[in-house]
Amino acid sequence: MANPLYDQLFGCHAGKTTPFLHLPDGVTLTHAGFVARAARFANVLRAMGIAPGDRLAVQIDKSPDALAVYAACAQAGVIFLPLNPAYTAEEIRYFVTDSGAAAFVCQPARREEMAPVAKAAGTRLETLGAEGEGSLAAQADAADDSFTTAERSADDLAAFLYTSGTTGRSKGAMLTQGNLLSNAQTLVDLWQFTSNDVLLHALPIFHTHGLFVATNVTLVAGGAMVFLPKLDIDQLIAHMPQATAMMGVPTFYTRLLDDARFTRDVAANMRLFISGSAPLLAETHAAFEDRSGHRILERYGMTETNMNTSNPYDGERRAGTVGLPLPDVELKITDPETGKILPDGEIGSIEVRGPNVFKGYWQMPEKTAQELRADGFFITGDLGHRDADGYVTIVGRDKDLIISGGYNIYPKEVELLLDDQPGVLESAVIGVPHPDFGESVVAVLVARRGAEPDLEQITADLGASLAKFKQPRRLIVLPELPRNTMGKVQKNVLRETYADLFQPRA
Ligand code: MCA
Ligand code: AMP
Repeated sequence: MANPLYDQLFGCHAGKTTPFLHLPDGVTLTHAGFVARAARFANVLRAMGIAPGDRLAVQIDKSPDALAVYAACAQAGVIFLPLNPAYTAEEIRYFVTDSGAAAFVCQPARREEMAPVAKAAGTRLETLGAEGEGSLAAQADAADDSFTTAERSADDLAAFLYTSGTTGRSKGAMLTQGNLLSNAQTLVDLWQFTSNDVLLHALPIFHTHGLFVATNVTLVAGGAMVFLPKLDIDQLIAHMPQATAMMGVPTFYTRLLDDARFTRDVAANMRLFISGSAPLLAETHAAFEDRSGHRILERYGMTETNMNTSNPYDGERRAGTVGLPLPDVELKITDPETGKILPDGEIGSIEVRGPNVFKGYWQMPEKTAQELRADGFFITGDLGHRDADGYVTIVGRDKDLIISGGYNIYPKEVELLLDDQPGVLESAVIGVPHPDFGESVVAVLVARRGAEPDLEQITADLGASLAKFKQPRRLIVLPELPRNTMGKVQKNVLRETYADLFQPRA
């Protein structure tokens, strides 16, 4: 009997009394304790009739139990589908329905709000809280702490992560056990993780970065994590002396630099700081080295591919670049129109192929075919170039995407809602530079003739249907949108016009 993901991440630690999760209240969970807790959840899933290949959608707070549900899914062969707690019921309805989830687990406080969502999707609703409360936890408490692992192969699906598209409809990226395991193993070797490492974990666990990169790498290495519920700079600084490595989005690094308590002494036990999910400014890289003596290691990935490139551990960590393709990843820069390979130094579309590349989008064969070539190369939608010595630099995106604090916002989704508002003729949603989030969302509106859109009402309306991080920080009304001769809206002109909107005045 085999189940590569479960065996290599979790099963191999059964019986080990070494620490796995250090919690901020001083409690430490051992590897063995965690594996046993996961088995209880696996028994609950099986008792609920959830079979291998079924989907379990969860929208729960970060906690050891939330992670144990991920492990339980691996053990029971169930496809794990984590969702951002910031999503509104309206957003959740789509994911739960589209995935055909066999059950949906929500936060206990949102049970009533989510009951109609589960009903509409024809699925079962359970709850799980961060403090060991909720219906799922209660069943786990009463369940057996050993479980016969479901047989799976590397090609079987392990997780669905939804990622928005330029057309507005979210796509479920199907990731196999092999995708996750091969990438975690590659990163452990490259970044030299061992069982002695303690990773400072303040990322959310519903995205690739916090779940697959941070957690899977720690598990493959057999190390431990300081497991913080979210980014809280006080806690981050307080726990850093206990840790050896940290992974974060660029906002983690700018916030640390904004805090005078972050010093060389605080970082003295650390061996590695890793950044990704959004561009790290070269000036942040330099300021961080100045302050801490550490050169941040920047890497580049996507939901559909896990990690693709990384700066080297031992060699030069070149600021402003995302480093070299991982040893098992092929990367090419192509002409976006023709798909032909471009010479070094020329800017083009970044394409990748390797064991990390996903299997396709759930029930969307056409979308899959548009982005995943028959020969296995995935068209990332990022634009970049490669130097003669192999370093890759991302210079922009061929997709209309805003990244705010490491969260992706697809303008189309927001524009569709804005265009439906009374008095609005059309809209353009753009990302403009923001000192804390890297980019922030701004909406430019054009009123219908004679109408005066009620901006307060629009803000309230968006608030009801969109997660906070997607909501525009500013609404601006213009007489018309700038267009080129083909009639296409020139978002670059808008981005230039509003480039200083959130910048501190000199
Ligand atoms: C929170 N808010 C945000 C964001 N986060 N608004 C815009 N962008 C955000 N990212 C809202 C809150 O609801 C709040 O609203 C207000 O902004 C200020 O909240 P604050 O307390 O400052 O936020 P926070 O809780 O400190 O969160 C900021 C954060 C967090 C730490 C940057 O967003 C975060 O952990 N981001 C990481 C995302 C991530 O893991 N991405 C990886 C994706 P109000 O006060 O008005 O209620 S995976 C990926 O991209 C690929 C695969 C890769 O390469 O890794
Ligand atoms: P996601 O859809 O959440 O997987 O986000 C993936 C996108 O994040 C990529 O396509 C890139 O545009 C962006 N990204 C990830 N890492 C980096 C990085 N180090 N530098 C610039 N962009 C990045």
